Amino acid sequence: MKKILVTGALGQIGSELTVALRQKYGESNVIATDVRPNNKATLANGPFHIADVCNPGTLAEIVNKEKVDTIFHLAAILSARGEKDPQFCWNINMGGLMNILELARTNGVKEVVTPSSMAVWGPNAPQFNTPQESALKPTTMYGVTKVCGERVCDYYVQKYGLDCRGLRYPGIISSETLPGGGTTDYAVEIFYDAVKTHRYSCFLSAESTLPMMYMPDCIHATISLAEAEFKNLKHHSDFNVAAFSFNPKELAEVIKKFMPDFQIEYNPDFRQAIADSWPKSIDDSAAREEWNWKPKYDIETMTKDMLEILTKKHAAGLI
Ligand code: NAD
Ligand code: AKB
Repeated sequence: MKKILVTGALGQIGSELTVALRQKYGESNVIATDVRPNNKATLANGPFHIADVCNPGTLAEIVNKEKVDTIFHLAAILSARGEKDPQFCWNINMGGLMNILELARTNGVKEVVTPSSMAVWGPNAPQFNTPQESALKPTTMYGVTKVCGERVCDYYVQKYGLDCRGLRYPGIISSETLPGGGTTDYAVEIFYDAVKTHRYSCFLSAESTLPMMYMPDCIHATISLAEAEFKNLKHHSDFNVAAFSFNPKELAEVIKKFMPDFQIEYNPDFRQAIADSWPKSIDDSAAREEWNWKPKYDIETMTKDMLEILTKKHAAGLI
């Protein structure tokens, strides 16, 4: 049985990936960590430690004591927060990743899974069906750290034989934990405001099309890549993954099918420039060929599910 450590376990993705990993591998075999105390009842049934990825001593102790063989490294600063403080973003994203890779290399960890992002691309990349292999010239510090992260992970594969794997997620939509400071956050916030007030003020313009994915597909993609046979992988740390694309106006139209009085207004802020630098759709044929990736949700099934779950949470006073 695998012994897994998750960093950034309290975040939007970590809070659901950790639960899915515990269901698969056993609660005691998945050790959750984050820089802040655990506030999540859903993570209360397994081990949790406070650990800063920039100060890897605590993580090294856990890895050795628990004989960890796999790390899911999710701790990071996302695009919008990263543009407010680029040095902090570099320090956490690159400093944290280097610490995890060295910890893995020197302590017998076999596999490191760490997400990249569609933020690796900049305005010069093809906007539609962006290919796996295309110029990586991001204009955000977050994107710069994701490009460097991909390259350094592939370096550890080639130089040290460490098994590193990663996916370029699009914007992830979910109902368990609010996102932590990205540009695609609007596509989650819109559902919370819809169930609470039937209105949303969007920080991107109506026509800002971006690639997105629903959390169940994100979890499925991450675990599928982690479990794929290493010998079948031609890529390692930079797999394009995609599900569907939409802009705020199109998402509002789908929400209106379920909530006819829903209203949206547009007040673009600094995040518009970040969104404008990213692709509108992504070609994920390498993931489909190398580890059989296929998403299950589209914009309609995602919207229906999000509204059902958040309406129940709202009625129960949980949001
Ligand atoms: P998040 O911001 O929701 O969560 C990140 C977690 O990391 C937080 O719980 C935070 O407390 C923790 N953290 C921050 N600094 C830390 C430190 N120094 N030490 C330990 N923990 C620290 O992010 P997320 O959305 O869950 O993203 C997880 C990964 O997926 C990141 O690498 C992110 O770049 C990537 N990603 C996310 C999305 C998305 O839409 N959510 C899209 C593309 C890529
Ligand atoms: C962000 O908006 O920063 C993230 C991402 C696409 O990496 N959701």
